[in-house]
Amino acid sequence: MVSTIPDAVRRAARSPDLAILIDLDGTLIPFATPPLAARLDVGAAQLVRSLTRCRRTQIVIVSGRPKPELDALFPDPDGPWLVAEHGGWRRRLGSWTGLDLGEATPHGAEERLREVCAAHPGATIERKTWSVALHYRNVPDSDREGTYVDALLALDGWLRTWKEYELLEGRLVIEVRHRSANKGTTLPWLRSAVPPGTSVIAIGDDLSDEDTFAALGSDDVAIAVGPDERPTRAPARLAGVEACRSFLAWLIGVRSDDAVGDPVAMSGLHPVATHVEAPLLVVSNRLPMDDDGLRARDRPVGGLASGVSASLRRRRGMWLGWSGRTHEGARALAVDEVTGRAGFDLSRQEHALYYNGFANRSLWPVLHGFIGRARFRDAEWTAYVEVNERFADHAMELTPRDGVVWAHDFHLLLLARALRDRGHTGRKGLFLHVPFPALDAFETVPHAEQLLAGMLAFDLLGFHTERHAANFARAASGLLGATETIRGIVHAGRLTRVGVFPLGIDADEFRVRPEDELDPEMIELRAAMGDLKLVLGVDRLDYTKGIPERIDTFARMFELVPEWRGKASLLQIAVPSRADVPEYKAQRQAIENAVGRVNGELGEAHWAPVRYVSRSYDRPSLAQLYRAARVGLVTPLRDGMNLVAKEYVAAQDPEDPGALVLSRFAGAAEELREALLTNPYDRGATARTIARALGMPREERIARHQALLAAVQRSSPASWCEAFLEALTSGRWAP
Ligand code: ADQ
Repeated sequence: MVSTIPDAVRRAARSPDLAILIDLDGTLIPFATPPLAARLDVGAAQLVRSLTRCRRTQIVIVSGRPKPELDALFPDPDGPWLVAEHGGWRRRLGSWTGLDLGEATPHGAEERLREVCAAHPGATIERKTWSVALHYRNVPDSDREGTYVDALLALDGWLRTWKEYELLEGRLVIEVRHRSANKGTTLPWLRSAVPPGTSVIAIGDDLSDEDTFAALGSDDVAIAVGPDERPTRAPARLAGVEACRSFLAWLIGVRSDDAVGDPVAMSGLHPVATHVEAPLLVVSNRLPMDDDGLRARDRPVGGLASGVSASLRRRRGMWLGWSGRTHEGARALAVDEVTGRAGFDLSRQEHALYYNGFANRSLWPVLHGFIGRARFRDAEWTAYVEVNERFADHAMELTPRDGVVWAHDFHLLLLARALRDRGHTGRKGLFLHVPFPALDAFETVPHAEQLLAGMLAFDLLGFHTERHAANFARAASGLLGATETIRGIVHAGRLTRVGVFPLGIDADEFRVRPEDELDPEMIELRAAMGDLKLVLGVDRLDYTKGIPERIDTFARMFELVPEWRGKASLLQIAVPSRADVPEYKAQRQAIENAVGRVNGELGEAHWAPVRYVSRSYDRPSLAQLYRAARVGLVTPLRDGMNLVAKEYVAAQDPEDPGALVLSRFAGAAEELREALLTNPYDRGATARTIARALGMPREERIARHQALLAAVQRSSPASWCEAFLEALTSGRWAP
């Protein structure tokens, strides 16, 4: 890629016919104060004149400015062709033609923006035919976010009604524009007026120039102008106005057959980095554990680490988290530059109060809607606040003030607030791996308002599903009076974006190839199962997973549909977790009781309805288990996503797949619509659904599996990471 960019630029520059599309402000000329300068400076004017004189070269100025201003800057009818109002008007040989948008005009939006303008000294309104813009470049720094947010609030209702208009956010300008008047419309107009085969070089610094770049052909070249922080679809970049002018000088040389040097040497033209280069710090309660040296059965579970680790490596980032150790002494941060991990120990007290206490016994149950299981202790809340502050202190040791921070999960809801208090100005995002419940459940937390305000100190909040995101928005408006807008949630004069990013799995890792050797345990399992159909449950041992309920429901199936007696068995694998929290000990007991009861009541000497294994499996073994199961039984009472459902689908034999029974209350149900969706609280209906899955004809299993697999393959941990980081690091340029 690196070496091909100058080549592509050289090729386009030397093509027989060339059109150069160039943005004005921020590209050909610097942003001026006041913004609307009436004359070109000498350097720019000379470059434009020389380009106009180059043979078989058409220069087109593509600007957001209105016609009269461009006319004033380029009065000569034989001068460059002009595009005004982001494509709304075009001037060729001195005469203007407009897009045919009828009577469309952003009435109403202008009045709203004028009110905002009056409240924020320095802001100005620019009214054009199909758009109206509020410039806040001259608003004092301290009031810029406030101006932006007020404009957003003022426009929100209007934009929901006037759907043919969109919001465009440029550098310190927010604009309401007709959707059809964008710079991309320049290309068809241009092509109709230049010789066939004309190459195009498009140069621009603004978000609106991305529309031009998107409309280019494969032989054309897009060049972004400006610092490297904003993602762009252009493959090449120039650092700023001066570099752009040097590049134009090089182009003039090429078109005049002068002996010219290299565009890279002359202008610093360089490839755009595929990824944003800002340093990234990932923060999670627990550092991902290395599997090395652990026996398979002791291995920690969770597939997130691999996807996030890959993204981190690419971005040369660090991962900060609790080391997993507790003790009483010094607790300095241990940084391992080689692995990119930085860990610290918790004191026993912190572990008991913050982790086992507020996180696992207050937040976890409430976030899953189990308010009856939640308990609240002041000391645990205090520890939660303090540990979030410790995370923030360590984060500040690891990342520059403007570095990007990505926090994970409900342990760190207060991290962004604490980082802001410490002067951190970079982007901060949080992904919540668990559900966000309805307002009625969330407001039972004694510190609900502080937690919500803490979450709104992030710039981006990510959820697995639309429903969790909507629940959060309702809680924020209900408890804090925050306002939901088309761009996110506004609270206390700040905007927090909210996005839905469903986590995926690496489907390939669960694909079983015919040549794969069977696990010895699998061989034994097959022998033991004989003709019995296998129904499989795989979970971390947690009351939200509904394991005892599932075992009872499975037993109920034999009452409701007795023909399956002696023909099917449930294998429940539950890997222990949070073993020092009393609710989890009780849950383990409840599972063991349910297994004993069902086998005692229904079992025969030759048939155990339920088998129960409490251990961890490595991925290949897990994949073989999934594949051997005729039914995947995934019936959590509530779950953020539930990756087991996706893993089960990925592991199936496409020619003879099993059927997936999936709880409607798992986030995965939003994507896996072709599963047999069920309400696990309705044991009778769920029991009948299991029987239906067991008896499902092969054709139906294949058809459902095809749709499910397509859904599973749509995302991976890596694509999920990139989507979140893209949303976190792109968007409006910080004022
Ligand atoms: P978990 O509640 O841990 O995570 P889940 O999505 O089911 O839930 O992931 C469990 C992972 O552990 C899966 O990859 C599974 O293969 C593995 N696993 C489970 N039992 C195992 C066993 N016995 N041996 C080996 N591996 C086993 C939280 C949220 C979820 C959310 C995830 C990711 O509660 O709702 O899907 O984070 O965001």
